[in-house]
Amino acid sequence: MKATPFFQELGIKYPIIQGGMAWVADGQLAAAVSNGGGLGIIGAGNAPGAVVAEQIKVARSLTDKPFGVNVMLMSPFVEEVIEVVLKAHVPVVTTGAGNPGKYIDDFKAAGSKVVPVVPSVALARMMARIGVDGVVAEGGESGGHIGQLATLPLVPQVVDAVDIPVFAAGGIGDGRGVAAAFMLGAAGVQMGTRFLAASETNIHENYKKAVIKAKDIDTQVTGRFAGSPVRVLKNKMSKKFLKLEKAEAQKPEPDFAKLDELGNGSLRRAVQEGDKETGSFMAGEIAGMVKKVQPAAEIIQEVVGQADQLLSDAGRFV
Ligand code: TUI
Repeated sequence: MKATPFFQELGIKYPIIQGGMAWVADGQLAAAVSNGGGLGIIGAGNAPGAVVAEQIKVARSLTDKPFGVNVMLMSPFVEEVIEVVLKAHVPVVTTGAGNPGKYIDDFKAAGSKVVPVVPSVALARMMARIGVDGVVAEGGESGGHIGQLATLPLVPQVVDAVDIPVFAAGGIGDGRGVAAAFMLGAAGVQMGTRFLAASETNIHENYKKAVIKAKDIDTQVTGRFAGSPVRVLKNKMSKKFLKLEKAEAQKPEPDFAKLDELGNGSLRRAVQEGDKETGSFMAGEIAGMVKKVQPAAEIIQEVVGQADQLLSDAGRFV
């Protein structure tokens, strides 16, 4: 499998982006993915600027390959994170959980390629108009904060709407998913959940075990009523959250702020403490297919090899 032009320009071998998972995607994972021929991403999440700066240093100490930073736009530290990212002149900036419009000129002036993650055609169009270098079209099969659409209808509609590279995300965890994404017109993919189980991923072993143990139906979406849907592995915490959320939604004047108390810090508790009682183990629907811990480079080789085989076999059917 060859890199498509976006990746060729960057000197990246395979059209695979690693999701910028908050609290999970640190400099070590990003470097491992980039060393394996993909595009590693540091997830800034809700971290302060100094933490992001440190992780950029870590990644630079572990790889001479290009990597990126994902800026989570709902972060209370978004402005200082952006300052850090601009100063670091990272090759790629991805964004999530919001509209990055007002920052794009600055990212481009710093020499970064800008790739917003979008959940809809409207946002993809808006981004293309502003001059971004590509978009990740992310379906609701993904882990974490999600939009409304599923990947299969979202990706081709975004591909038809814009004339920049579109990378597919949500529900992609092996070569079949990658091959399918190419058939939808994507120029690459972003995978998060599969990399949760990479050897280089610094998360609590309870988290990796939960991903590996998960079956197809073991994720659920919290926060739909409250207006901020987040896909997580089912556990005590997610069930309690949903129960409270549903009860609140039935009131004439729902007060969803109550849910913040429960949700605040829950991803950190999952990642660092492996806390199954109060932790939010964000993961995508493809978790049911993730069966073992493997080095990131091996994951990439496996996925790319399978996609290559499928795409060359597909020629027989046309
Ligand atoms: O951003 C993500 N996934 C994330 S961010 C995250 S950290 C977090 N934790 C708790 C609550 C919220 C965030 C965990 N997972 N994916 C990219 C993505 N962006 N998915 C959907 C969107 C999105 C949604 C709405 C982008 C823009 C948007 O609307 C923007 C607007 O204002 O029009």
